[in-house]
Amino acid sequence: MKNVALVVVDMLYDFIDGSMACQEAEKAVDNSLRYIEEVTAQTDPDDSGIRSIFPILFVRDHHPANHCSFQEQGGPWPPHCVQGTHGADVHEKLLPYLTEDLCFYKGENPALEQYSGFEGKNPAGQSLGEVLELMDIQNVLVCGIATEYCVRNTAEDLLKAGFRVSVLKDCISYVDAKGHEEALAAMEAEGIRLI
Ligand code: VGL
Ligand code: ZN
Repeated sequence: MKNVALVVVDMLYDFIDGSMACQEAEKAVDNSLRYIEEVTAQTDPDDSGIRSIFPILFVRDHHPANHCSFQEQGGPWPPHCVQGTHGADVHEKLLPYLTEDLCFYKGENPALEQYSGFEGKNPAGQSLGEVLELMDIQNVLVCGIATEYCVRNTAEDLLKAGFRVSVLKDCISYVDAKGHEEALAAMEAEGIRLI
């Protein structure tokens, strides 16, 4: 596969088994891992550190303790993905594929909700969209949590920016089953492929 990247959205402990544990989250992690391993195993004969033939970028919700989306500040969510806590960490099964310069942090401004990872920033201050363009990526695969929020918003922003976007439908996890189905239907109608 050429000019492809995988974007892993918010596969973080608080969304998997923590304060905002989502439905089918462990399954989504395992299926994502299987997808990565299968694609990698088929096409990459040499082991050169990062074991994937295509770049894998990680979006990470990364809130200060007083973030506006938390219930104690009047927001809809329990505290989650607070900077420096275990809940903000990427699932350990995915760590062999993680590089810090391809981690894009979002939700750091206490006054702003930020579901989309598109404007997330890596430690060098580059945005996800910017880095995908620099890498000459045209096709973006998306997996992660949660379908209705960060997966959907990230996929839609990527589509608007001109990327061809495919959501890995067995590799996503959700807050609510009905919301998940509705979000998938809406994304498909907009031109995001479900594979
Ligand atoms: C998310 C709610 C709040 C998500 C993040 O990753 O979908 N949802 N923060
Ligand atoms: Zn959040």
